[in-house]
Amino acid sequence: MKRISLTQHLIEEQRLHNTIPSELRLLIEVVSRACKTISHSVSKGALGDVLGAASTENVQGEIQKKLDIISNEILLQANEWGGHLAAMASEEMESFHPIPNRYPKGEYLLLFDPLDGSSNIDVNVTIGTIFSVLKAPEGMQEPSEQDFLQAGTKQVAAGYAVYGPQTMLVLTTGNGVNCFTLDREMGSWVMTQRDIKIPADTAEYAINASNARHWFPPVRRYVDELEQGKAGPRGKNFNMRWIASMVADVHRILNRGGIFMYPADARDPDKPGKLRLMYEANPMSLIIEQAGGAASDGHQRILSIQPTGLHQRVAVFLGSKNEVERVTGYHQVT
Ligand code: AHM
Ligand code: MG
Repeated sequence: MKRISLTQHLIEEQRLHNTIPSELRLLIEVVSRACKTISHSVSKGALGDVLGAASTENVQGEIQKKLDIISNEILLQANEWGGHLAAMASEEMESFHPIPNRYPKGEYLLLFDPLDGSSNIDVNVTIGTIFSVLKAPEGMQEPSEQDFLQAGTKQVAAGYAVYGPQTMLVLTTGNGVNCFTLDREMGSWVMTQRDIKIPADTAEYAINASNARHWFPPVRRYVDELEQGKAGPRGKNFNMRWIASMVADVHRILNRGGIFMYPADARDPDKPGKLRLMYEANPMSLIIEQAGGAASDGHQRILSIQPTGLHQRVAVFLGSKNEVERVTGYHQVT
């Protein structure tokens, strides 16, 4: 495969499909540059004094890790001054972050989970950054939270960086999904996979099985059937993987298929699942759909959900199409 850089890819996409105007290209390049900086911090670990907990909680009442805060700052600072954004929102900030008045404002809104997989930060297991890009509503003057509350189908770009054995960037702008590997010597993102497609069938699933006692009947039925393997109604054996970093689990699924589940359960009726719609489920769902997979909350397509809050949670079933359709179907049976 001829090696092309992220910049070349973005320019060629614009020529072919007219979907990446220069402001959006700048945005994606700035975000991907920030991810390089985050990757650098992550890789320093104890040597950079970046591990461990900070003394603060985020809006969800979770103790923040030092790297959560550092990554959030890196993304905010990188994106403030370029003139491409109207505002940003993050898992680590209760309300959105307007662009300071000293800088020009652009027409895009950026949402991110600066460092996903918090429980893995201190144990040197793969973590990542997830981002979603929306257009600010026509005629918007001062941004408000309402401006962010657009269905996932409105995303103009979505991506994640995964900090694992290699640092990779996976990106969609609505014309398939491509993957870039960070060339650390050159400091550039080089395309290493083009137009990734997820197999429709799989023999691998991902769920935190320690919550099994709280699951609702459709999820229990689905997982029971997988566990029964060859002797059960599915007639084949399934393998299970759970990394506890959504980015890492989704990256595996993108590469070899699978289904990822973080269902709602019986514990807390006010908490439909753990993952956040706007900066976790929506960008991942766009990537998965663009790769030929499916993403559902058990009842509807995640990308069709009309958001009601910046930090709202949602149940997530995503990955290989036939499995996502099957578990969604089990939710329709009364
Ligand atoms: P985070 O954004 O605070 O890191 O939480 C999200 C993460 C996902 O990456 C992962 O799939 C899930 O939480 C793991 O949850 P659990 O600890 O229940 O296994
Ligand atoms: Mg997260």
